[in-house]
Amino acid sequence: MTSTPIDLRSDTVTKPTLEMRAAMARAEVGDDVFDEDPTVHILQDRVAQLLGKEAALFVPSGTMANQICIRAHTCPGDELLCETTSHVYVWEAGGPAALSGVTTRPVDGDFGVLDVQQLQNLIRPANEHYTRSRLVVLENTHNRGGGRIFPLEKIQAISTWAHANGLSMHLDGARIWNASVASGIALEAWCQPFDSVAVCFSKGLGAPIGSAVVGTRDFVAKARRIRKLFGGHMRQVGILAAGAIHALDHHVSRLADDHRHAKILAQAIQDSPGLRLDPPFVETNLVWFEVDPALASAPIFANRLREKGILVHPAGPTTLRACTHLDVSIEQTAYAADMIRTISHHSHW
Ligand code: TLP
Repeated sequence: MTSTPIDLRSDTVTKPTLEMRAAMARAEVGDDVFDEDPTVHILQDRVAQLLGKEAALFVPSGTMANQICIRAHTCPGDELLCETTSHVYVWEAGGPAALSGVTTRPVDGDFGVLDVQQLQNLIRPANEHYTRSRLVVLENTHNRGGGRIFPLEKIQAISTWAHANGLSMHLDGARIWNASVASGIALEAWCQPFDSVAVCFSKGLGAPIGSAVVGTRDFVAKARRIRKLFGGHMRQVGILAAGAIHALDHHVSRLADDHRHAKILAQAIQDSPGLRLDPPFVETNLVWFEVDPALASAPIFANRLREKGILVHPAGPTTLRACTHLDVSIEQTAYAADMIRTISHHSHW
């Protein structure tokens, strides 16, 4: 039992390091609603350049970044296509309906991944009876898909088809950093097929707050107006932007450590009777797994781990998620892996 819990519930739990806090304290700031915060400008320019787009806009959360983009791409009554377990559909409080008045058409994927063939017959006829198909939203890495990397050639095929049919493409790239580090494919290449991208600094990158919307200059101007409408404009927010800049400087390549740690946890799960990896592979920092309901439930297994000083997220009756990040060391990972094996080899959970 360790004194501070090993918190594997999410990569959102990371706390700013001392160096990051120092960078935040030093930040030059201005009123960002007047567009006068120099540190926000540095961050926005940097992110746009990294992702190969014209412009970027700093926003408070990943949810707001996605919902601003959905609003910018659509009109009330339009329809968007996305994967059934995607964050915009499941975990954003009905945002597309509530904030943009659009209907969402979910399509079952293979651990979050869609094929263009699945979408090809889904465009509504151009007839007054129907909603207008306007937007495709993809997620990379895919959270509920087990942190799966969406294969680039599949994205390209969907993008070519979508654009040929007048649909826009939005990427929920909350964890695009993980996809890039794990695949060795540049961020720019991952984002090229999309008209807009949402990225987060407050997940694996370890900043306390902050996301960005990225796209053309015109798109970002529109997004800025919607950010105001949604109340997401902030004033001397360079303090937060400095945390994100520090994260881009220091916390991107180290994501490879998180991916290695996730594989160690995945191996422990595979070695454990009564536990099953689902999906059966781990490509980045998210480890989703199932407990055999004949032996226990997700809350019971999570409680057993909690007694050993390890926190995981019970995401359903038999479903759990463990997530590696900046604040989990190799030693803590090894301890957690040992405890997973120990608990699951006991006859009574
Ligand atoms: N995901 C959180 C929870 O909301 C589930 C987590 O712990 O993983 N896109 C993706 C793919 C996400 O996983 C998340 C957060 C978001 C968007 C939203 O980001 P925030 O929390 O900043 O609104």
